[in-house]
Amino acid sequence: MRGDTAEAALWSRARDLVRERGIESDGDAGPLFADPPAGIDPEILKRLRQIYEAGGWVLVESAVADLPADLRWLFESGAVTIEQLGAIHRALGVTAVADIADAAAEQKLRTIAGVNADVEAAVVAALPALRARIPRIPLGRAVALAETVLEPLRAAGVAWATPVGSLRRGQDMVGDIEILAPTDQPEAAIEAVLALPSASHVLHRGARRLYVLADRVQIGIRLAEPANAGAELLYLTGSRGHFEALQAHAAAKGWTLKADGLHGADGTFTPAAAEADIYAALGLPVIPPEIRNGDDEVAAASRGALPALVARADIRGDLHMHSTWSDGRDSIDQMVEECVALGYDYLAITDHSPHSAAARNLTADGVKKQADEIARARERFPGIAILHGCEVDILPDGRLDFPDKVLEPLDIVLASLHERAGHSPEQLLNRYAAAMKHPLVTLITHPTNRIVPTRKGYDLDYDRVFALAVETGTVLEIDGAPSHLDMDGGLARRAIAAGVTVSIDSDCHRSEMLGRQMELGLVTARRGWVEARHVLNTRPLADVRRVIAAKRGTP
Ligand code: DGT
Repeated sequence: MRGDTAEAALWSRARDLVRERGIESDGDAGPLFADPPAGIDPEILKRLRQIYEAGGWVLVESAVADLPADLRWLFESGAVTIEQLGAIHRALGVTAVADIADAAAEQKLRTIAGVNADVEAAVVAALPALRARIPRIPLGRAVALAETVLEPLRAAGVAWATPVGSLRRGQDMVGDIEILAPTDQPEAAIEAVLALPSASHVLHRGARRLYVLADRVQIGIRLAEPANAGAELLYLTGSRGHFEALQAHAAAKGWTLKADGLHGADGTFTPAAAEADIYAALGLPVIPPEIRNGDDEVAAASRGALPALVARADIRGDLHMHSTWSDGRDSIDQMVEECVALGYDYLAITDHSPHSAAARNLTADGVKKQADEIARARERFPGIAILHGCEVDILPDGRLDFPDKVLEPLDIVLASLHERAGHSPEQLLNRYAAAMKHPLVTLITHPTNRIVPTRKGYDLDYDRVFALAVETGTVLEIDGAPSHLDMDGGLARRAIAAGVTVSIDSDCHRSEMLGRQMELGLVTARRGWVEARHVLNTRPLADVRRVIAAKRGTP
């Protein structure tokens, strides 16, 4: 297959040959092409010719590096020559995989001069691997980067502006950042983005499209025609599996659903200003983007069985955050003040215990002093309930990292496996079991203990973890810290199906991130089909206290 590492190796060998001849600086590969080394692989010679025809590798490289990333990698895959890529781009205005896939599906590439059905087939074959060599972007960073562009777009008067693709679906790692914003005044929107100091470099500018580098990451902006922006949003949000399931559903109803929207059997086309128009025409409710993963969501929607996903308005408090008493950056007061601004009824300050790997930890003595500080904060902030808690480590032998007499006076205890201690999955499970059976432990934080994107979660038998949680009345967390997002959607869905109560927390270490990390936790929970009724911190404080007391056996 083209577009794989073997292909990269051919290119790299061709480049090496250019460099070995010392002709890199003037970029002229002509002599090398005219007088190739004896016995050269014809595939390498083919690439040398491309280098030569495009006027030298240096030119090719800088031209290619300046393209929107998907075009660049399409060229690098070897599926098209630079001339063919240019012709495709000029004829169709494509800038990303989604456009190229649509154009190929409509057999539009083969109609372009210099491109034929074979090239079209090569492009289609290259698409799935196109992003394989591009580092994916963690959701937290992608959300932050997108926000920098969404705000000026909205201020420039677009009808609405939203990320599309895996970012809108809340996937934990996203391939690219693209934003859709319908407007009748694309120029004004483009100027607003270009005025950003972070928009350092323009990769592509068309009448209704802009690709810029911001903080070294590509952001694509599509300024759609408002009349059909809903259709565009639906296609670009994907996922591919979801769109294909909708296409099958549409076909059964006599429609043809394409990237540009709904086509009737009689050839009529119905533009859609909003996604809801298309779902409605298909007899479906709008399916939330977070569950458009091509699983069973279209089937569920067609039998009226979509979940009422938990939303920000359901959240009454945040049960996991850190202060300067451990590795948080801000004081208790600063954290509380922000929670008040977020409209919460309650929060828990849950700093780390002595054996945590955090930069700073609570001591037993510190817990007492912290209690005094929390008492003072309660006086200063009477409108919000401040729970004094702790995120206590589960030690290698399954005991907790504070004696019971330190934990007993606390309002809530969260337990966490921060340190694997070289243990097997079975041993880790035993540690969880011991902690969950402890009456003082209300909640297990970030259960898989993964680090996005560098560390996979523990390979545990999670069905047993869920059974233990149900049996012991222990809550499992969906942690919204961008490096955790743990449990992820798939696991959260299994947890609630097993009857587990979850909490959605920020695990925040900086007051200004409290809101965003709660949002990331919510998106992750929604990906798991979680409803408000499954979530502890959608409940009034009295109910939360009842859950804690029930576990402690002190109702
Ligand atoms: P990513 O960016 O790699 O995390 O994944 P997505 O889902 O954001 O995919 P992307 O950016 O390549 O394209 C955005 C959406 O466009 C995708 O979710 C569905 C649609 N799309 C892209 N390629 C295809 C395709 O080959 N067929 C179909 N039906 N839809 C596609």
